Amino acid sequence: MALKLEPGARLVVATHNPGKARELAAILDGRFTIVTAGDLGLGEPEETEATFSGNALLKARAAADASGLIALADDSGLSVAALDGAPGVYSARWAGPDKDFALAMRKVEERLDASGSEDLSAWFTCALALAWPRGPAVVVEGRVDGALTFPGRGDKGFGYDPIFTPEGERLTFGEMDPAAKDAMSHRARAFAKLKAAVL
Ligand code: ITT
Repeated sequence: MALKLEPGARLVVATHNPGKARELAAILDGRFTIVTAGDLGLGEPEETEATFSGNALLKARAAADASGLIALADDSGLSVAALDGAPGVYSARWAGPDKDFALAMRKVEERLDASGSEDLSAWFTCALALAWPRGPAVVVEGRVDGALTFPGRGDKGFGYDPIFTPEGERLTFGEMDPAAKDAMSHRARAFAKLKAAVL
């Protein structure tokens, strides 16, 4: 049976990250009735998988089964070529318990300096998983390539946005208007795949 998500369906967006929730709401663009994991008081499961897709599935499954609603989860992060893909699935954890992304971005710069590499290549990955309560699930990934930029610039986005300039662009994600980021981001690319699969 093909999985279909009906327009207007009630969907729980299983994230506790306000930056992601904002971008996902913009991308979903009024197509669904959205409730957040916070609204429902859902807990945050431990992200025990080694891949973005694995963690996205784990979060979507937990939220769907706990709420009885179809759940959309996002697992994403920044990967640096010279650091063998770090921080990757540890992107949130590099910011520490206080979710201090100034600290996390400093750590990226320090590790890069320590590596001695001059390769600034980096990419963002976003895995989006959609899970039906006690039912099937689908997961897709989107990626955007670019270059690390130090010092970071802009305060429009969230997380590592100030230190990432997508390929072919002059502005960092932190400097771009939300709509410009949404037109090319890893999250938007993942959503385009999800749409092709279930809408
Ligand atoms: P949830 O699990 O509740 O969704 P989280 O912040 O813990 O929230 P992740 O485990 O997926 O989510 O961590 C991904 C981190 O990668 C996130 O905290 C951001 O700092 C960073 N990240 C992901 N997408 C990003 C984007 O579009 N711009 C900047 N940073 C991003």
